[in-house]
Amino acid sequence: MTEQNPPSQAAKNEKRSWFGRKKSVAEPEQHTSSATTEERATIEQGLEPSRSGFLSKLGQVFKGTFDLDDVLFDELEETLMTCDIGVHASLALVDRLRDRVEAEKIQDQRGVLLALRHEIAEMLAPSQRELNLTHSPTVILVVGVNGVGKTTTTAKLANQLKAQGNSVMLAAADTFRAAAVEQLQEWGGKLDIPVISQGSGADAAAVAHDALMAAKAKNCDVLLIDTAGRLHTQTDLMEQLQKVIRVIQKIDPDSPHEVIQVLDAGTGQNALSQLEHFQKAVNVSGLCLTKLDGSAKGGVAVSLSEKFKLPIHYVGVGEGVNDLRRFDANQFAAALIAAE
Ligand SMILES: Nc1nc2c(ncn2[C@@H]2O[C@H](COP(=O)(O)OP(=O)(O)O)[C@@H](O)[C@H]2O)c(=O)[nH]1
Ligand SMILES: [Mg+2]
Repeated sequence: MTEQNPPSQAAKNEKRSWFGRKKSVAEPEQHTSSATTEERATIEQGLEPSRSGFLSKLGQVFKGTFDLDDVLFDELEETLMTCDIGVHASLALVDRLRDRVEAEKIQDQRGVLLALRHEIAEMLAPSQRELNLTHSPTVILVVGVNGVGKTTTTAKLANQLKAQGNSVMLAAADTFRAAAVEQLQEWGGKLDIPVISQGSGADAAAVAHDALMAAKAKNCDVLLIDTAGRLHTQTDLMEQLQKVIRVIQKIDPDSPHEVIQVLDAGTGQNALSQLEHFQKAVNVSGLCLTKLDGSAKGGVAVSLSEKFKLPIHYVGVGEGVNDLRRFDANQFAAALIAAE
């Protein structure tokens, strides 16, 4: 029961002109369900809006005469801040960049961009970590605020894990809205994955309890628990999440084995405060960053990684069930900074 790690190949396969758009992109084979025929977006495609944003802003920094002086580094710093990398991470990045430029005697724009790419990849590296699926069943609790893509990501992930040979079960613990249960059931039907539910208005903890009992009885490898969106100000809902955890811990004290917070990249720096709030209530173990395709704020991954050092297990690059990519630090940095 292991995840297959696709080689970080896409970055090598892409061809881009200097400050131009990519010409072609190829991504390594991924295991996907034969139940779906939808197109699969690559990280490069997903990060296109962010890359274009960087490109035009960096183009501004580099226009005119090219002097590797303090002015240029200051401008770079400001640019990174406006690209959702955040103040702290931008300062750290440019500090490292200066050192690298000096140590490697870099003198041209392309060299600076490649060095920046390298430093971003190093900053993202602590966030590259696979899900730990060694428990049986491995219980994955999916949390986050409303509309970030929890249910969709749960379905996408269930589909990938199933395609990799795991038996998977879903729990519809978003009992807040009737449509939420139906949404997960629909995915379950489409992907041929069992969904445990009790309808809307039911106790979320009771659904999670039943689901874990069922997953154990059926010797499932992975149980994914979808939950209702909530804000940190909704104390009752935050307590409900803690109750879900308490109840499943009565069955398996080590569960949930992963608590994945889903964050919408489009919210930019707001994603950091969302994570901070959830961390106070539950022990978030990893992240999924969704909707990269719909925003130019992909730089927020660097900010999140630098501040929290939590794994970013997956990124969402589209609405389709196959549009979930494993997070790869090098690939992400290469897709963010066009430098060829
Ligand atoms: N473009 C895009 N849309 C996404 C992605 N992930 C989720 N969505 C969409 O975001 C909307 C909300 O998703 P949903 O899973 O219901 O959010 P939840 O409230 O957190 O469960 C839906 O329309 C999804 O199709 C993504 O990676 N890219
Ligand atoms: Mg939902």
